[in-house]
Amino acid sequence: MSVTPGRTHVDHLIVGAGFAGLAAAIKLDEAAERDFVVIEKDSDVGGTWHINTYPGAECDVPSQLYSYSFALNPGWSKVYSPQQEIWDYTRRVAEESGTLDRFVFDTAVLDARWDDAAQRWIVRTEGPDGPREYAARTVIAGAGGLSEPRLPEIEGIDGFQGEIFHSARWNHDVDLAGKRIAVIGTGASAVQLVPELQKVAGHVDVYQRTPNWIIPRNEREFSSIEKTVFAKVPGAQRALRSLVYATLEARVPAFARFPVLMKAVEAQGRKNIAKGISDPELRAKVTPAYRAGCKRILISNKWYPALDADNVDLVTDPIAKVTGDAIVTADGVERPIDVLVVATGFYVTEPPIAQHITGREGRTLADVWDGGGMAAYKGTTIHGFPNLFQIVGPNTALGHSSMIFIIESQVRYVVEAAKALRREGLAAVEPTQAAQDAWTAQIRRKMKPTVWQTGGCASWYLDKFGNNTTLWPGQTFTFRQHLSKFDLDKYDVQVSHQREAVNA
Ligand code: N01
Repeated sequence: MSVTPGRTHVDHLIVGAGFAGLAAAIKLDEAAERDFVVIEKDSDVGGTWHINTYPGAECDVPSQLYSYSFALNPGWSKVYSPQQEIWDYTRRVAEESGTLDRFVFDTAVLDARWDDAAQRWIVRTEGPDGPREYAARTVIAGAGGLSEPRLPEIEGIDGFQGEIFHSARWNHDVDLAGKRIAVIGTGASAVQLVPELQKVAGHVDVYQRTPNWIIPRNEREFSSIEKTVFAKVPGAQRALRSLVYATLEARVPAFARFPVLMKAVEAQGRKNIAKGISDPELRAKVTPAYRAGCKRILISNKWYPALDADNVDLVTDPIAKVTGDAIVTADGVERPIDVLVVATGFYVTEPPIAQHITGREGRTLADVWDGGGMAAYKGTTIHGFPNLFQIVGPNTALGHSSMIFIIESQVRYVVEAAKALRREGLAAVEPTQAAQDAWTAQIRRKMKPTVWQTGGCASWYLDKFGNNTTLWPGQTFTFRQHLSKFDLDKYDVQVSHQREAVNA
């Protein structure tokens, strides 16, 4: 292979320093695969938990499950951890891992292109010192499934003269006290931030397109005795973790096979509405008309009381346009505002990063997926894209449990793949088309009876073809089982061109 001057050669290039990238770095390091670099566009580790700093940001997966299995945290303050605590946790884990010397912050990956002659990924980045180029044997993409804010396409929104920002890019310089604020969206982010805005704003208009099922959040702080037990009694925290894990897994049949069981969740949701809202008209507006679970089930004790407050209006008329200082709804009503918060979610089924990854045949991942939707073998590897490993790839996300379990399962698989490459002396692996197609067909089959396909809603889980290409349609331990060993027999392999030449 010819070496281009100015290129940095590494074995593994990891994109993103969130839970996925950090786990990949730590586990590669442990496996003596130490020649890697982690490229992170932001200034620190933590990914979504570093970026999402909106008021009230907390995890809705129980704390005991929301940590790496190899780095339990006895110090969680509450049953559901706040954003800052999770970010602090990732920083601590990163520091203790001894891998931070290979992290490059404030640097964006511009594009990645497979060079078949060199059998390397050529990755261009842009950071504080300008552009840079890497040649990497593998690319491990851990950029996150919910990282690219989706801004709503609403007439006039670009001409809004007040402060406007996305929930995932909170502008802390804006003083919200006494202001007239509009929030577009009523998803997981809005449900957490609106109750905080209600406390300080003069008035809040919440624009709801579709209501969500929202059940109570069984929140409490861990006592100092509990924390001491977690820290000092061997196995105690792990036992609780297992119990939480099993409880969440027990919900899977209702999501995946028997959606009618979700009626129990709907009853909980209705009770939550009745408890939090006194006005029958408002109660009706927030009651969903689809099966619970079809969209992500949210948990909150604060959302309904916030909507019921005197300084909050829930607006359900569709937004017609945004003017310089107001939102106008289809019924012609104009509501003046100072601040506009767009809590409208993320690009999920058409991830922008896919436009910048070019595979073996010169096609981008976006081009390949455009024809039939996102697909990857075991949610991790993609035909036509040798040595590309996607963490939190297609059909790996969860509606019921912790993504960290999935991430760790995938990272194990990737490390096994890296070991196999070395052991077998291979230059590259990519799943066969047949293996990938069979995997995708199996996912589609399993997806058919799920609440996500049958529940009667539109959700960010579904792509433009109506397929759920985001969620894993089963128990998480099944996913782990599938990825427990690297199945080289399902892969097309490349030996190094140098070796080919020697053998010729
Ligand atoms: O985004 P969303 P999110 N005009 O896509 C509405 C994770 N998360 O940031 O439902 C008007 O859920 C849209 O309406 P509709 C979690 O996985 C986790 O809240 O499409 N409205 C919806 O109400 C979550 O699921 C945590 O009809 C428009 C909202 O905007 C995921 O991130 C916390 C619109 C978008 O909701 C995303 O959550 C936060 C338009 N043009 C997030 N476009 C925790 O762990 C969109 N909407 C706690």
